Amino acid sequence: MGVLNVTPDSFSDGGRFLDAPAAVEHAELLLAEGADIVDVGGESTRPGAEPVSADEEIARVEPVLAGLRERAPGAHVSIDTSKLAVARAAIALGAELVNDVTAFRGDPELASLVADTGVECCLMHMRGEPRTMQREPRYDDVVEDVKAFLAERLAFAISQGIDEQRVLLDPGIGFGKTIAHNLELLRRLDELLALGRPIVIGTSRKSFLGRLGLAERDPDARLPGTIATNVLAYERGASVFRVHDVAEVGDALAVAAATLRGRWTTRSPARTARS
Ligand code: HH2
Repeated sequence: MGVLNVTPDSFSDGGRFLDAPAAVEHAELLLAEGADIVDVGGESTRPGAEPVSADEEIARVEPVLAGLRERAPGAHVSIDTSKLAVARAAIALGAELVNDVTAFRGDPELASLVADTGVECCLMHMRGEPRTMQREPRYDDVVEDVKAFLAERLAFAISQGIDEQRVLLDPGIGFGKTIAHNLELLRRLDELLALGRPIVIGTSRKSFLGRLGLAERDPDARLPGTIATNVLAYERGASVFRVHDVAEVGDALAVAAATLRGRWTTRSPARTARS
């Protein structure tokens, strides 16, 4: 899943794709690099971010979704939103997945829209809300707490008429969690497989990665940590990887799949820079 933030303030790519043609071009690049899904978002959820109105969010994402439909008609597009009106506008323009970081707590009616339109949804764990979520997060047992939350949200989605097979679940790395919480969730990610749904993981360029290596790095340079965490998550059973650097993470996952599952395809040596 390639990330496309159409926002002025996203933590790693804020302001880069506010211009719709530039955003569409970047989406085409993500697809060419091997993304199966492009996740389009019009509101930043970084810690401390201020909410934006539905109208503003729609104004940001609509031209991008329209452009994508024209330039990449077969692309599988996801809308990263918690708002009913934004999701409705996006689905009308072809979005087939609603990625809701509030897991239908922001707008419970969003669940009915997902049920009625038959699109997929990704339900994510977040403690509190973006403005305040990093204020002393505490859990009894972070994995058990996140698992119980996701089980409850999955049951809610089903109770609203959503087909269980159309639900993806995400532990919400970085959303109301300390470094230790993020690492424990990654280490014990396989425990979430008992929920019976595909697990989405989003570590891409997140700040905790910049605080674990030898040097503090800017978000664009957190690729080594992004690759390491996605490979670890793959090994523990995650199946959707939400990333900014699709080509690099895709290559790392291909090597991991070849090693762990014995599945690979080879490219001709002439096309590789180094053999
Ligand atoms: N992380 C972000 C946004 N949406 N959705 C899911 N399912 N999982 C995640 O981990 C996740 C997400 C935050 O990252 P980003 O979109 O790069 O930044 P921002 O929220 O500042 O736009």
